[in-house]
Amino acid sequence: MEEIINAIKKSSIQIEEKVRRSALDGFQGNVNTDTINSSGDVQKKLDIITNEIMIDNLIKTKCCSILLSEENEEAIIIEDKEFRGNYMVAFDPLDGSSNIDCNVCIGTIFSIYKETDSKETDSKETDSSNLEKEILRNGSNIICAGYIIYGPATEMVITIEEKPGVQKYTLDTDKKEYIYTGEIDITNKTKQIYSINESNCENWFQDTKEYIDLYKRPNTKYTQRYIGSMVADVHRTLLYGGMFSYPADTKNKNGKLRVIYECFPIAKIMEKAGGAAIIGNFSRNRILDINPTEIHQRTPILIGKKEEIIKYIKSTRNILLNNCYKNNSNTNDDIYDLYENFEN
Ligand code: FBP
Repeated sequence: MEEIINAIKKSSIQIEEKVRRSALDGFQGNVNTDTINSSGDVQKKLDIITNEIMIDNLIKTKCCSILLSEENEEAIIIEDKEFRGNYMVAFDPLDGSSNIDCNVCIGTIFSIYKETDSKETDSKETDSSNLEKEILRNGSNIICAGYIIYGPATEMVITIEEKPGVQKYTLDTDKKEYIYTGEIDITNKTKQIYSINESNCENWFQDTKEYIDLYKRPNTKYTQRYIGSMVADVHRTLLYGGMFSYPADTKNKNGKLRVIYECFPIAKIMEKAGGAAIIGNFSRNRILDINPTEIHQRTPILIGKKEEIIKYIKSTRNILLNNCYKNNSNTNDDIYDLYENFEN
């Protein structure tokens, strides 16, 4: 795993340079307007370059068996025995890429899994059911998760399953090495910030509307911050406090952010930093408990300090209780079931 982390660090140092020099070296803009990635987004030149950097460095470690990238439709299976190892790495090489051309923070997100049956690595045939089992595991199987934020400084935030807490490293660009710059513990962060794309509010479901309204009542001291790069919004939440959400709505029924290579690693970090990460949208289930059925599956997400998530749970419980009461739960099984599930 250490070799994989080193490869990710090395990639991020190369990506940092590409990002910093993108206007000078002609890497800004889209590849062309017809090139979309597996998630349906228009691909930027830097999306492709950074994806190649990650794949190349990870394969060279000889430690990986499967690579999952936001930019690749299918999983990359390393068949060549000389290069094949027994770890799966899932990553979004450049998250928030719509912010590249205006010089706003963007990031790389990653997570590492150990193959379930690594003893047989040498002889293993990549039959499709075995492969699916390996790829579509829930977030509790992550053994290391992290992100790199390319901002005024480049920082790596990482958590390793067998070690407590979340660590932050800052890139010394002169020496091209990461220096440890502290633990991240969200529990003692007190800034009152809510972070959500409010331009979607007309399409929100009742739970999101009522919850976000709590932050805007006249007697509250909350302020809103929204960058539109998940890594940057999450980094601020971890370091200052508050919450971040990208919920489902009437237009995006499954939310926008991807389960495996965006939400799982971020949820892992948030929980290890003392916060919470749930689905929201009338579900209080943990993000890490989702059992994905597709590589590029999306999910609604609500993360942050536990106090903020409890606010959501209480306000949503009230909506469900009121609806049960109004509609007489005996004759409205759907709402009653929703309430029961939510309570559990
Ligand atoms: P990309 O995968 O295209 O980078 O999109 C992901 C993302 O940019 C997140 O980083 C961010 O939280 C979200 O989309 C912003 O979406 P919106 O512009 O709809 O608020």
